[in-house]
Amino acid sequence: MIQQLILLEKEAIEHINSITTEEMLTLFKNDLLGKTGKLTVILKGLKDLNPEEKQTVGKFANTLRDTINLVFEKQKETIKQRWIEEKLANTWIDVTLPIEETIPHLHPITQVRMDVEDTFRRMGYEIYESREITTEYNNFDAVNVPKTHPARDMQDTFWLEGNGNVLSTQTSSMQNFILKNNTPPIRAIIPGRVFRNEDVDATHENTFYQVEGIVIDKNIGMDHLKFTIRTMLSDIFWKEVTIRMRPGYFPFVEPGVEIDFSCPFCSGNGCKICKKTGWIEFMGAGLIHPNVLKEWGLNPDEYSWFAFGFWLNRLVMIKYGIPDMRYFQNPDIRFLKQF
Ligand code: FA5
Repeated sequence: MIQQLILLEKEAIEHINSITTEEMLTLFKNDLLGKTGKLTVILKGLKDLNPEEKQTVGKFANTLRDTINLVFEKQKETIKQRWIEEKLANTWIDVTLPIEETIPHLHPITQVRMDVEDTFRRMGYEIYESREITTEYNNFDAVNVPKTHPARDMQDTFWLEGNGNVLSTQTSSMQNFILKNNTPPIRAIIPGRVFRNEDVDATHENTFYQVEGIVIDKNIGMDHLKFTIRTMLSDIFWKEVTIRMRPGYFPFVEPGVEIDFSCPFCSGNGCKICKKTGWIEFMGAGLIHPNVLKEWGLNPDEYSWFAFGFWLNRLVMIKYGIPDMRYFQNPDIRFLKQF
């Protein structure tokens, strides 16, 4: 049996050294050392030998298997090295060729955010940047959402470890900051990224953009709110839209409203985008709640105010007919190239 093994070793090593691809090497390794490989079959015959022979031949066969494995590894390395050398010798780049020109542009959310900011700036608003990390107090308590309030469950929150801070679930968390650092009259919008611990689908994201608006002045009412939103939307869609309000619940406004606008694509006649209703549901708003005002130390007899908050991603989706919110966080160049 030892003679048989010596012959096998000689033939195998010669063959391994002549192989030029990794695929062929793997095939041959299986032929030799696999479950039904030549060496394996010979070794199965060990059981018929007497104990003394079994020990000698067994020892020889194990050394032989180690040697063959080493030769396999060495040849694999040689093949790899040859491949690299060949690539280096035959691949070249002509650095003088013209580069395909790509015109850089802003993300669609940024484009629409800038349009929104322009409109509000023209109406005399200041622009603030929202904070992505905020205190539990600013995100909830300061806007009339105490610990036990069921509204806290409406916005699944990412809590930061150790300090009780949160990732802002709404740009309304900036209301307190604006009020603490300014005296009325105040007209401000706060665009920003917000986060909610939610399952993601075509209309829900864990990360999205909102725009908060807050106005505090003398003799301010719902009519100002309506005019403001109508002006902004007409600017964004380059078409006069009308606004309608329905009762809505948000803890920090009283009365609270949901605002819809007439579909700019079919002028309210009904189409696919407005689901044949002629109206597009859009945002929450209202007159700031007395509890929030008390928190800020403002006198309701002297001042009046409104606040609104909308979902910027949705505005971009309506404007460009984007069917799925998940595209915004996807760096797929085929999507981004279209804007
Ligand atoms: C708010 O966040 C209020 N702060 C808005 C507001 C401001 C009302 C000022 C009144 C005055 P709401 O939780 O409904 O409200 O969220 C606002 C918008 O974000 C809604 O249109 C809602 O559809 C959208 N939204 C909520 N959760 C998600 C999510 N996971 N993915 C995408 N959009 C979401």
